Amino acid sequence: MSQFKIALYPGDGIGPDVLEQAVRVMHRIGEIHDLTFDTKSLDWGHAYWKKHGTVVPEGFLEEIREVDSILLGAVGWPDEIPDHVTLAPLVQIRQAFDQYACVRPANLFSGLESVLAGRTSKDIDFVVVRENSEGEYIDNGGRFKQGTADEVAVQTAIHTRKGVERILRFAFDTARRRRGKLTMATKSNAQKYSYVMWDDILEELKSEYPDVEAGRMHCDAAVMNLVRWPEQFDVVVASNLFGDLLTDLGGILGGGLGLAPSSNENPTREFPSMFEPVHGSAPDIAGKGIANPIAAILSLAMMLDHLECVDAAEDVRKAVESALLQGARTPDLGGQLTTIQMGDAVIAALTTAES
Ligand code: GGG
Repeated sequence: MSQFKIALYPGDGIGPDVLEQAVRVMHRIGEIHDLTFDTKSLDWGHAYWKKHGTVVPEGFLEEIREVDSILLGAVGWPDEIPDHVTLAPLVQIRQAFDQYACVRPANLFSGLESVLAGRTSKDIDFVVVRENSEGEYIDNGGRFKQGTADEVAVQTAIHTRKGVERILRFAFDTARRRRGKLTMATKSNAQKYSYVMWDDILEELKSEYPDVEAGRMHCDAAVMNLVRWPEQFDVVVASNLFGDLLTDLGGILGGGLGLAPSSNENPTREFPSMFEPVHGSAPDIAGKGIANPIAAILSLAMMLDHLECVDAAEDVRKAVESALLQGARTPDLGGQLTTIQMGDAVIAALTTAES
């Protein structure tokens, strides 16, 4: 039996609703594959802020440093707390634990519809590898003469050679395991320092990966081409901000954000990695029991892969596929299942596959 320590960070809005279902699936797959998950639940976010005035406790990173993985729901309660305050711990976890590779697959399940008319699962199957530790998300800047007519805001992105090279290598390796095509989103026509360095490093690495067809595309063109020719993309690698933007697009092309999982990986395994749906906290449907838990359940599958429980991960993905093929649908997919019923459908599919 393998035993894992998992930190659960349900967060805000629909985060707790969807994470609850992912945790049910985690324990069920554990029974099937002889895996034990000891969980530690973190009450951080909006509720914590109401009691304590901050969204996380001081020294919060120490509470999760020793776990094997972190499963996160969603963060944000914008009516009461500015979004950058609720998002800050998530970004800090990514940076402090050097989770430099954010992997966000976008693939349309058979039987589901994309917003792109006539497109099927054959056309939409790509993965975005997002640089997750630096770039535009560094806490580096300030506001001067705040609230006056002379106000100035400065926010400087930082792109390091080490950071760019390692994410490009990660993306090349990902492409090698897939269809062997890599597209780097750049913007070197307008950003003549940072993205020209990205371009240079891509060129330098190409000769080490002769089996990968690698090229670059300005991010604006990539957005357009992902919509009109999604079938031409296999692995897309992008900076932190570009990756964030491209993966909401990936989510909607792949059938909706309710289905889009992601990982924040520390590939050296020195620190825990974190797994979360791409979607946010959707306060408008929080507590209504109608959020789609599939993105959280597929994030669990990514966690199982990272923990090297690959058969368990594959079983979870197959159970999701099977539940969807049998018509299980929450309202975002045009159906009527509740969040819990969708969790039930995946667990039923796991159980059927076992017997
Ligand atoms: N599922 C996590 C979540 O709530 N994400 C909201 C969000 O806007 N995240 C921004 C980011 O991933 O950088």
